[in-house]
Amino acid sequence: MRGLLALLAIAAILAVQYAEARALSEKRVSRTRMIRGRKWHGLVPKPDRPADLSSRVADQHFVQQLDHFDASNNKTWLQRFWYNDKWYKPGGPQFLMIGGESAESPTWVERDDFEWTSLAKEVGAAVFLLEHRFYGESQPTGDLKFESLKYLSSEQALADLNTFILAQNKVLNLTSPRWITFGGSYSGALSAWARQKYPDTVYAAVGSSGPVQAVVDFTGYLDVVYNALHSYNPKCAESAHNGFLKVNELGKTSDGLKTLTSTFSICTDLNKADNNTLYTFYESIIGNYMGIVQYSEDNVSVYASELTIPQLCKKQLGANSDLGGVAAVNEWLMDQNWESCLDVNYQESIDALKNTDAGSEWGDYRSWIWQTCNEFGYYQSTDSDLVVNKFTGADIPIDFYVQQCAQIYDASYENATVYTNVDKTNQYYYGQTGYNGTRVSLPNGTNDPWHVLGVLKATNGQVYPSIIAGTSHCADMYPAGPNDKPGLTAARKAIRTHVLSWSTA
Ligand SMILES: *[C@@H]1O[C@H](CO)[C@@H](O)[C@H](O)[C@H]1NC(C)=O
Ligand SMILES: *[C@@H]1O[C@H](CO)[C@@H](O)[C@H](O)[C@H]1NC(C)=O
Ligand SMILES: *[C@@H]1O[C@H](CO)[C@@H](O)[C@H](O)[C@H]1NC(C)=O
Ligand SMILES: *[C@@H]1O[C@H](CO)[C@@H](O)[C@H](O)[C@H]1NC(C)=O
Ligand SMILES: *[C@@H]1O[C@H](CO)[C@@H](O)[C@H](O)[C@H]1NC(C)=O
Ligand SMILES: *[C@@H]1O[C@H](CO)[C@@H](O)[C@H](O)[C@H]1NC(C)=O
Ligand SMILES: CC(=O)N[C@H]1CO[C@H](CO)[C@@H](O)[C@@H]1O
Repeated sequence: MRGLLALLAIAAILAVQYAEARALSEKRVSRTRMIRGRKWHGLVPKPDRPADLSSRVADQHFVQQLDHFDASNNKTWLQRFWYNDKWYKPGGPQFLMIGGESAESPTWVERDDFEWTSLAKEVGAAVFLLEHRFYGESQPTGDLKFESLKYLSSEQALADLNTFILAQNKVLNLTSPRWITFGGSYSGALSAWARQKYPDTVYAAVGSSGPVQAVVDFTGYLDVVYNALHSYNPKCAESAHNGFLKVNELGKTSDGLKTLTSTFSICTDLNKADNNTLYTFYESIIGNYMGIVQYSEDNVSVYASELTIPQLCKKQLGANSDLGGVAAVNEWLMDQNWESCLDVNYQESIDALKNTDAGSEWGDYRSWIWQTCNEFGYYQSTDSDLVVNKFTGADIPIDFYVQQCAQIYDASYENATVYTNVDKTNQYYYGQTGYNGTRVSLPNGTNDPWHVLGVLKATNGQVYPSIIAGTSHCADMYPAGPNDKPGLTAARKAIRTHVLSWSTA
């Protein structure tokens, strides 16, 4: 009897812990969807940290300038970075991973089997990881207020990088330093731009899946999602298409909305929803497909074998109807994210994004969307013909995204402001066809929706793009494995050849 009571007590404790874990996780990941192509973990999934990895590389802080472009502003802040000299051999190069739009993970400088750390080991490089301003713990003003966010830009981030490197040269007494930058996704673009803007500081660069072209209406994104599904299995793409057509049809009537509410386990009745909430619903269920395709089979966490295109198509085609397939995919991802219902309330997500507390749950989203409003756009609308006719139908207009800049940050944002900002970015960096850095390796995966905005053709004799057939976002950054696609193996080889030549020249 006592034994049974003890067991019951343990079961009760476990149940409470389970509920707590679930509540915590619900709090952290309140929606399955992508926000402007970004997942809650940031564009680049955090690397797995094996339990047997030895001591953690400690956080360090660098006194960084707040504004690099105003000489009268001498305010400073502490930028977080990590440094590992475990593989360093005197005279070896300096490898620097540029942080992107999320808190960074020191695992990047700890494990020796990533593409870049295995190279560091081979050439005796010191490795650094520098967190991006306004993400993670690198908070220049301690808040995300409108007037503070004017210091958040890729230009300032690149100047941070330049300042950091010049200071390290002094601290480490490097007489002939040779800095090679690395990065993936947004930080892949930063890596390419670092070499372009600061060629005297940065010797060479690898930029994986870097969208160096800014665009407001990023219609090419969903084209790639469709093409990736279609090239895996045309039936899968067709079934998703038919499912979405059915969703659109149901969206037109009150009975239909009732059906959608229950079919997709939506928290509140869609019949009471405003148009923006309906768009948010579409964004959520299309986001299910975006999130899988963008990371499918990257050798990291759940993407290596669980959240993959083959598994997605199994769900899509395993249901008893096309609509059922779209719902099964939704159910599957809700389970993954511990969601009890799908929250598509538009105003609530805007309110969450208005929170100016740097430590808030959606703080990194607020920073990232700020950068989309001010520099990059990158909005994944359903405006392309391919997507309208073969995939989701015309569900999400570009204006839905652009209007949010005013709603989240400040009423001074007009529709035209965002378009002007994006034009300025392309003038400043010259875009994907005007890119003029040299000694840069720029891998891109054909299944990665972001590759559309990458440097796809060499713009000069020392720009080395590599095509990786059938891989997703930043696949080359993660450890190699026996199942690597031939194109990935070839790209790894190309990157290696370039980095070796730059490291030892
Ligand atoms: C920063 O600038 C202010 C005003 O320009 C000046 O009074 C102050 O001494 C400066 N501080 C430092 C540390 O240079
Ligand atoms: C750099 O040189 C200075 C002065 O010579 C010395 O104090 C310092 O320890 C050196 N630092 C390193 C990392 O070697
Ligand atoms: C909502 O969308 C429908 C269909 O697209 C449109 O007819 C209606 O005018 C929109 N309502 C508002 C308030 O914008
Ligand atoms: C915003 O500007 C774009 C590009 O000029 C235009 O296509 C779109 O219709 C505008 N939207 C609104 C709401 O004014
Ligand atoms: C790229 O082109 C710009 C504008 O023509 C020029 O100022 C800059 O020096 C060039 N950069 C490199 C690395 O060639
Ligand atoms: C993923 O990386 C590990 C090394 O961490 C490797 O052993 C494994 O084979 C890789 N898996 C795949 C599917 O590539
Ligand atoms: C130069 C190069 O290989 N670029 C490739 C990048 O990926 C796209 C995939 O669509 C290819 O078309 C490019 O040729």
